[in-house]
Amino acid sequence: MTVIQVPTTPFADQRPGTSGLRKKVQVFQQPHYLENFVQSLFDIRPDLAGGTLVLGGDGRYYNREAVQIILRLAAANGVARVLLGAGALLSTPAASHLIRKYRAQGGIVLSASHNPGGPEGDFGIKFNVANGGPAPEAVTEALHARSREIDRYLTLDGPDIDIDHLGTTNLGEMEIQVLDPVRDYADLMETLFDFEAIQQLFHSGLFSMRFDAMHAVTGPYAREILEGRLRAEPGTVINGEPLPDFGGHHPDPNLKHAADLVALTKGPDAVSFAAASDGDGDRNMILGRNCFVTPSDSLAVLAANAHHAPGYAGGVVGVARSMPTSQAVDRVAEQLGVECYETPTGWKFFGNLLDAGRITLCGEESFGTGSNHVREKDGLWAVLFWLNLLAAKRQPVLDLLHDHWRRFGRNYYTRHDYEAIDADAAQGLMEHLRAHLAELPGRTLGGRTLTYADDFAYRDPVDGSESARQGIRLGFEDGARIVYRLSGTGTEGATLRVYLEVYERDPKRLFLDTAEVMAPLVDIARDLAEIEQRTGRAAPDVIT
Ligand code: VG1
Ligand code: CO
Repeated sequence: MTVIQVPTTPFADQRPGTSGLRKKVQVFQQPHYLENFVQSLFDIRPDLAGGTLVLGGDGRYYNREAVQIILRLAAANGVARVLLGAGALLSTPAASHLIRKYRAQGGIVLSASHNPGGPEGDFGIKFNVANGGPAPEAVTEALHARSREIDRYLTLDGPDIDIDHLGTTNLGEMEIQVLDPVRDYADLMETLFDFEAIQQLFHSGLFSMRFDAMHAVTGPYAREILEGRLRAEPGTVINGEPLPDFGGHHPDPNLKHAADLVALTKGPDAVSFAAASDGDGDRNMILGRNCFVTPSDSLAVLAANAHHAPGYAGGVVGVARSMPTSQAVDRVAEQLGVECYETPTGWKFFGNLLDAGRITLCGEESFGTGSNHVREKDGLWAVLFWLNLLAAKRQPVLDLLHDHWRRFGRNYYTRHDYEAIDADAAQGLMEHLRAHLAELPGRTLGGRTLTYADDFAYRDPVDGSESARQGIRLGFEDGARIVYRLSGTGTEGATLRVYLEVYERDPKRLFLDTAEVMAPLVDIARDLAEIEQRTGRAAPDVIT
């Protein structure tokens, strides 16, 4: 097999966003598009030559074709060994684990996460570095810069590789090990959680569960771990077959896109516990009977109860949350006497804190929770953590949550998304807010006094790197907050996210309806940003 050098010209739009490069499938299908990006990666990471690369994806449309293209480029660029998930499948957290376990130089995960798939849907590619985590900004910026000047890529001629059968094959000089995508990950979970106690819970006759894999990558993982190793009743996992178009749905575990699952937690036949994960397996939604646990609360509950899980028996050394995530975990950290870090949105900002041993748990309001066991957020891990807690406490989810609020107070929380709005209007809205930041502190809006207003900037405490303009934060005297930022994962126009939080510690006000509590703040947020006037939208597309 000979190495071929193919002349190419740069694409101007290959800047990775919050989590990798995400575009419509048709964009990725353009000749040279994927090749240019992957070659740019090999050009800026010379350590991949002679090294090990982990490779897999979430099973969406174009995943298998893309894997063949990447294998050829990897071989032509001198990669020594590729660890490939069979069927081209690997969940994001499983890929992170494999990179760490087999000391790979990095990994490529093909996914657009919770974005819809299929020929008309989205595709994406993410690069993770040797610690198993998403490439930090310095790397994604270098990758982008390289993609703007690339003029050739290297590939091989030769037939497609069998990516479905376990075993070792060769492509040119490169060795390809096709691995069971589930086994190493499932083994890791067994070291963290009390599988025996969870088995007993499943067999107590008092507990029932559904896990919705949303026809995405976690189906095989959930079947093996829940129905296999934990012996939950067959049928516990629903929508467990990964499909290239996710069955035509959004593989996004939230109240809107997992509405069928939510329905199973209500009524006389309600299950005790339900959970879902997203396209690439890094997000999670936690539900109990008549109860939705906000991701921000979930992080706080796990932090407060971590010692119940064997892998965290020593407690937590520190915690971190992304800036828009509610401050519920801050209260827990305060009581535990450990540090709580506030980082910009995106998992890449947790990596240094985890590597430096400053934090054990971290999370985002966007249905992401994780720990130092890998360097990605991890959907099934969060579900198993909850199962471990429920097994230890033998309490309904709702009671556990109520106890938590009684102890720490409650951070009512909601997020409003305005999707696919005009990009210029979105920029204008943010600029308008920025222009008024200085005059906001001290003003009283709807009976609440603003104490600070800023555009969030982060200085990484480990390596000192700076990230500016990470979202507008408005903080009120009583702990309430409004946050505005533009999404970095959308593929159409712009998406405005408005995050709202109200803190209550009055025991009589802990169990109110979230929408009612948030309503006055929602009005303030809309007026202040002139949302309707600037975007033409009277209401958000998604409320979570
Ligand atoms: C969104 C979420 C963010 C998350 C990111 C990737 O980003 O808000 O918290 O880290 O998706 O998650 P944005 O820029 O659209 O707000 V995933 O599951 O897509 O890897
Ligand atoms: Co995801």
